[in-house]
Amino acid sequence: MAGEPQAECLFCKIVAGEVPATVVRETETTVAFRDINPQAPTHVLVIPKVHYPDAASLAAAEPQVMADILCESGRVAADEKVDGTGYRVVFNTGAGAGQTVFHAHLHVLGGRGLNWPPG
Ligand code: DGP
Repeated sequence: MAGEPQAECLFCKIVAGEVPATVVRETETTVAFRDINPQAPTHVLVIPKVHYPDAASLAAAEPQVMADILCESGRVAADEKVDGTGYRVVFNTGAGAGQTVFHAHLHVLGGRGLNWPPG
């Protein structure tokens, strides 16, 4: 059922504490942890505790949780001290856009210059 934990979902396992992660922030509805394959000095993923496969399905079903994720991304940037120099937030959506984990997650990238457009 939408929103329920999925047995085979890696990020549901991180939420449940069954897979270790370097958690930097946690709220009632979200978890933020360091990406295992960082693409910048700061690379943190902010995820909902509830399971939705991508940003659009999460936003449609649980708009307040989507708002929580966006607020948390700003707090991560402040904690990491990249808010002054600039940082990027990205939801890869769909395999063609590079999504590999189908539990919605917001990338927070900073600490280096970031090109536009992204590859
Ligand atoms: P995406 O390609 O947008 O679906 O991003 C998935 C990200 O998840 C990718 O940057 C690598 C990260 N990732 C994959 N497996 C793990 C893991 O086991 N732990 C952590 N911390 N990050 C992971």
